[in-house]
Amino acid sequence: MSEVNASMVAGQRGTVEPFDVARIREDFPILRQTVRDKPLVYLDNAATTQKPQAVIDTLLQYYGAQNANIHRGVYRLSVKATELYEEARRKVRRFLNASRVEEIVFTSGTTDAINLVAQSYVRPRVSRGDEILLTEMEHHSNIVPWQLLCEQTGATIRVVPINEAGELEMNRFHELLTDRTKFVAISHVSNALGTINPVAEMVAAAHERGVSVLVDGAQGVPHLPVDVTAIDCDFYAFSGHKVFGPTGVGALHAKYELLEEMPPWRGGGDMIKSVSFDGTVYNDVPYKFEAGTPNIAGVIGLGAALDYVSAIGLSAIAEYEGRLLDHATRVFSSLPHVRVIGTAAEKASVMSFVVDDVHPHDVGTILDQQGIAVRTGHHCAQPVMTHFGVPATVRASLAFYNTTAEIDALATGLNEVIAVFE
Ligand code: 7TS
Repeated sequence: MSEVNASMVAGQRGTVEPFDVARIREDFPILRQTVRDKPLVYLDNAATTQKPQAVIDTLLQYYGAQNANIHRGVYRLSVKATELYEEARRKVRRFLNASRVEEIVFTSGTTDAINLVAQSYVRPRVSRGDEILLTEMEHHSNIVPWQLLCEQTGATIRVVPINEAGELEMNRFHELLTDRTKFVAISHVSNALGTINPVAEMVAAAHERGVSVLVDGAQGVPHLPVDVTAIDCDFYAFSGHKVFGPTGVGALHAKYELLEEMPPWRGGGDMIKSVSFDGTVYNDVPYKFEAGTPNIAGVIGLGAALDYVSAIGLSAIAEYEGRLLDHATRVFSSLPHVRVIGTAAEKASVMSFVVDDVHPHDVGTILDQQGIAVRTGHHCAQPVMTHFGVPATVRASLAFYNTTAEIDALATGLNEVIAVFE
């Protein structure tokens, strides 16, 4: 840990300051626990991240002192809850550098946001013969909504392949982008491989053909500074729980003029101005997409999570995690019988791997004996598994509260796995 404490990283304003991981870990109460008398080593951050005390306190404060339904009360508590909810929308706008606060729609998460775009924006615009362009590394949440759309409309899915490093074959992307392409949906960062995709370049190419693009940012926002204005994507989706916020909440950023054109997807309260049996007048953007009582506490907690990571700084986080990844890559290269899956040049802090002749679930179970939490399985990215000819991998996905010491503990655990099966 001392190596990490001593490491110097670029701070938010280009200053150089220490990244004090020991100090940061104190903010995460769950990390203090032991598992089987060993300190918990939590390496499943791509599945969900742990929550800093600031987020937990915000939720306690909300339910303990601020809870009321929003957008409908004249009484003080409801007005206050509404203010907090709308303040969180402004925080998301700032976090993504979106141009207008109305461009932020709260959803239940990335999956929900992608389904909203598929059903409300894309469905009315496609028919038989049209194509939706995805990539081979997408999470199931960015595949199945498009398959449902294709069943409904007769459109078809085309897939940009990946190479052996787990990078997109960009020449194929450009070839597959044709007059038939009506929409492009791509992940910013792969959850199974860690690959960071050149999303701005892909958006520019799609826009040259007048094609809109959704970026699945579920694994982007926890690791990289995200600027939707610079990427120029039409839609950007992310989940609160993967960026140190609560579960069951997320956001969709969409360009304002597209939201204006889109019909509501779900009907109910809050998304209307007036209702009669002769017809209903929908609310303004973004409220017309937020039917029913939303996850108010979750949204406010998400705002607190974005404040927390912004105070550390996404550039500092990316720099520190880059060091962790370099350390992990070095350590893994010295482990016999271990094959890393996903070796992209541009990569976030995800180590997916297989151990020769040992099922990933067995690896995970033995590591659990050491208090080490890793994910084993297909990571909801089965096409990636098919590409690499494996049914599953073990995945250690790192966050900024992880340490080089924890990576070393993982390596020790893996040496035990290898010893047991040799
Ligand atoms: N897209 C990507 C790239 C993801 O990694 C995930 C979740 C989703 C979409 C869906 O997010 P949700 O919050 O709507 O569920 N990824 C993972 C994972 O890697 N392990 O568990 C969930």
